[in-house]
Amino acid sequence: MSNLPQFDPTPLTELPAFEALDDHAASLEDVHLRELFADDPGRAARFSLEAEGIFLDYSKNRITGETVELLLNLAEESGLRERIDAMFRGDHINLTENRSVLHVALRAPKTQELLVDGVNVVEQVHAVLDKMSEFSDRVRSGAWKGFTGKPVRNIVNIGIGGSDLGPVMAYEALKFYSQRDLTFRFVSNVDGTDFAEATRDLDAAETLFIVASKTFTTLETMTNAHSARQWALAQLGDEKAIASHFVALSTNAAEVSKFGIDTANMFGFWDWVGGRYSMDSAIGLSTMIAIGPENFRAMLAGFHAMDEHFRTAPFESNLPVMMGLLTVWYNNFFGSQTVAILPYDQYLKRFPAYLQQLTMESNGKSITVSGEEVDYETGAIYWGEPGTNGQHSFYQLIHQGTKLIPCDFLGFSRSLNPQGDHHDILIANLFAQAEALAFGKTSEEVEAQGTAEELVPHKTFEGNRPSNMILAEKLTPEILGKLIALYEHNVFTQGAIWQIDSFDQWGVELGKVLAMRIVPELKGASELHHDSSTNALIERYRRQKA
Ligand code: G6Q
Repeated sequence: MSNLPQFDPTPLTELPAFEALDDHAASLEDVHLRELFADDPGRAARFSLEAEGIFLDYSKNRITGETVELLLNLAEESGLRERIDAMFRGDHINLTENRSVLHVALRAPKTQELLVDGVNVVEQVHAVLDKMSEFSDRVRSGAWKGFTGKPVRNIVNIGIGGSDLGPVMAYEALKFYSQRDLTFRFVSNVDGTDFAEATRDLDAAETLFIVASKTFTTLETMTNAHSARQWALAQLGDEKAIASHFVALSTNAAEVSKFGIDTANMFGFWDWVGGRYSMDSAIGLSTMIAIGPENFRAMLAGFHAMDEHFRTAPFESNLPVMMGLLTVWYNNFFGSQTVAILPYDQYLKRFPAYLQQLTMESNGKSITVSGEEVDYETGAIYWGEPGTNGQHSFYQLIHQGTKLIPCDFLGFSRSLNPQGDHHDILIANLFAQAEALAFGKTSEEVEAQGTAEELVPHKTFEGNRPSNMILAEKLTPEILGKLIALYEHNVFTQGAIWQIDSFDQWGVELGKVLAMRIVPELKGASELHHDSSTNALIERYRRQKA
């Protein structure tokens, strides 16, 4: 008998709301957004929500009041309320790893108490935050000196997956607030090119490596960290230099000290922080050095405000719940395979990549929490690029292709870099895209413009293509925290409905194990026992390498 926590909900497809949604979706198949808007002048107001400075207009979705009602029923019948309470209580909702899931504790105010197996983790969180703040201040002010007495000017974060994507995204997103005389680089790929290019113009005497790894055993990160060590030693020529040029972000003190980093220079976190939910833990040290402790804490306050909204707002006015339900709507009842993330803000250029991991590593599962194989679709494919660049690239398919691609548009009313008409042009494009997708252009409209008959079908836009519009006043650390938490809880909502464990990632294991078997085979001439394709590829590589 397994000692994993048990959870055995009624199968999704047997829930009355799921069945009702199935019928309801069929009745909406031929209903156009044009009609829905024409029939209800109050539609935009009716299907908009605002909370914590984030405005969501979801009126350009293929929904009616009945859809929302049924989706809310689905949330209730799926036990979403109970799942949310269980997470905030610190229950072991990561069932397959038998762990609490408490990234919400990383941004809880000092006065709050959150117990994990009887220990108040908020106290521990703030102790690490204080240590990070003190260290960040020393690096920023130049008080932290390298081995030769020079202040640190370059910060290189070495990590991968959850120990990289959040830090890179946050650094890019909040660059406006960063200390500009510091250089930040991020090395993740085990491809030696990544490390070589990140360090080629740096002086080791002024460089600090942050080795970010929860486990401190990840092959890519440890390979890069060892190369960094050699690179630094080659320039600084003394083992003692490591102490002033390397710090670690990890839960594994034993491995950190084995690597040669003084555990006094280690910033810890805990097993209840999943990698892709860790950018606001010690893993955010590079972010804090870049923007300063005060801005970092403002970001945490933003996260916390959205956590509280998610925990307490009724589902009908709950932003992450509504977004999660809409994704379920298209995914399970319209056959949509993907969600496009389209930020109209250059600073958010890495936001789609960050969300790819958050969403797909969380919800790319096909076994339910009861251990059954699902008989419905789960995790959508998330992808995207900042507007307006995407418009000149892949939007064609969203407008006129054969696939239904729900889009999340994001934008800000005020630019951080006002420049002539740029911002008005940017935002005009943002609004125009959502409008064009929803309403399209009929063949009559195309004809009325005197278009040659044979071109009419090509120039017609069917429309009826759904999108969410997410607006905030200005991109600040606080708003970034809110946006990330919005998606974290959106993902949570989806996972709860789909009855999967959004917090494990067994699917990344097999490839790692096979790679470890192949590494020595690439070096030697040993006999190969793979399939004929893999054998031939290894042999070809051996030949060409030689
Ligand atoms: C995220 C995953 C994964 C993880 C990396 C790095 O949820 O667990 O992306 O963050 O594999 O792991 P380490 O931080 O342990 O090096």
